[in-house]
Amino acid sequence: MMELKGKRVLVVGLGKSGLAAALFLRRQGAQVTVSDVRSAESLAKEIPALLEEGIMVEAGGHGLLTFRKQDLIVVSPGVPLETPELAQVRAFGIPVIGELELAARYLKGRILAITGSNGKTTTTTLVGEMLKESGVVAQVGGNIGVPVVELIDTSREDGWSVLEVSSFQLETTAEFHPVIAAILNITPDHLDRHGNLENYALAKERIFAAQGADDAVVLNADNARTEQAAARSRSRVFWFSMEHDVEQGAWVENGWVMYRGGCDAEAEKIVPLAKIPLKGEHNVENVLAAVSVARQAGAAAEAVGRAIEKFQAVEHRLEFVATVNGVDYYNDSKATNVDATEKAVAAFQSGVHLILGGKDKGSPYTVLNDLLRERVRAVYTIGAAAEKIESELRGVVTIYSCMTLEHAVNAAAAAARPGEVVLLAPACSSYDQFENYEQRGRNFKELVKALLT
Ligand code: UMA
Repeated sequence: MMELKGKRVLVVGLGKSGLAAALFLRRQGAQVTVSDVRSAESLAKEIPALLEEGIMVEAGGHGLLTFRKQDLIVVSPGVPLETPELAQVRAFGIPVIGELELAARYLKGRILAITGSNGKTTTTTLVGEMLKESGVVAQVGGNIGVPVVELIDTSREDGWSVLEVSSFQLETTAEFHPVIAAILNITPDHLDRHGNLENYALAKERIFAAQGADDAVVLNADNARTEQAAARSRSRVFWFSMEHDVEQGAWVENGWVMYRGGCDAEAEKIVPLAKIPLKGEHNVENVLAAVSVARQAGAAAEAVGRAIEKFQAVEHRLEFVATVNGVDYYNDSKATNVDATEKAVAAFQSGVHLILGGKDKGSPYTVLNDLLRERVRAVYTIGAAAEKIESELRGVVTIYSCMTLEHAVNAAAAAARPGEVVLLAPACSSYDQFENYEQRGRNFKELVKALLT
């Protein structure tokens, strides 16, 4: 823990994490300032409450002078470290940490952290359910939407904080030390921020940077990039695999999810694949990872199996919305990268009407070609990335240029035949037309519900 009383601390970014961090720091007695590029008008909701707490606010841009006079800077995950003011103060030696790092220094009990390009939220939620089903004290937060700072007060010495962590959050860690860490997969995402896949993978690997020989890391034996990570970790490696048996970890065998806690341990039958209530092979991977993590954190095998059987899809993750005129509608608004879209489409055999587009993240869409030819009847493009998607996928599949989600849903509804599927799995982030992927997903669900009337 660090002494914050009387320290001048700047919080950069006034979103969910910045707001929570600022209030926490103030309660610790720090002199807190918040800086955000948004205008004072657009922060009108937050500013009065902050001022009332004695927190100063800099709106409408970041001022170098404000940054330079701080003892510590706490940065929100969405703020790139290359932001000029941050780059300058780092050069001056002012410590810059993220909200995750700040919070982790104050959390009681042990930390369990899960990262990956896709599947983080489902796996994190599932691990939380498994621990609770087994009577193990646990609370869930992080990138899932609950700033880690908000878990501090309720954390317990005898409990776990189960954290979904993103590459953005991991970029600004220093001592962050999960006793159990998992990297589910590494596929291209956020290349607009990290520059290239290598940097992105290295950011993810920071999840085990502070681990030692007594800690554990859970890695995907079927994903080349995470396999490479094993060589760089100092902790005990647990694997999960859809394709083969593993020495310690989880795998699939004869239609069952299996787990073994060590080379000499007996293999345990956890749950039959048929009883996993989630769609898609990628969700079996998430289950395997969650089993490995939860068993090591002390959940009993039977409770783990029960939690899987009871688990429902998390909102916006291949979430079934409704059947309208014999057509099934699925909301996978959280598919904000190409890999997630690939997995979503692969969950259906054929007849998919796929809504693609939003804010482009720099990865090619052409990796979807084979799946598009095999399973997709038409693509409906929306948002800023539409032109790029159309030029990359031209000739592969029928494309309708729809601009907005509303047009896309209506066009897909008109074209889809009974037995087919309309899938929102846009492969892009939502920030060009929506506030976030949740709003995009909710909008999709409303448009689908409107078709029912
Ligand atoms: N801002 C600046 N300067 C900048 C950039 C942004 O002032 O240079 C300001 C913006 O004007 C805005 C604020 O920063 O007011 C936004 O901060 P933020 O983007 O960090 O958003 P939060 O609301 O704090 O949400 C963050 C995570 N967002 C991102 O990583 C982009 C949320 O993950 C997370 O749930 C939340 O903290 C709680 O931990 C979202 C996400 O999209 C869901 N994550 C990515 C993903 O899952 O792929 C990584």
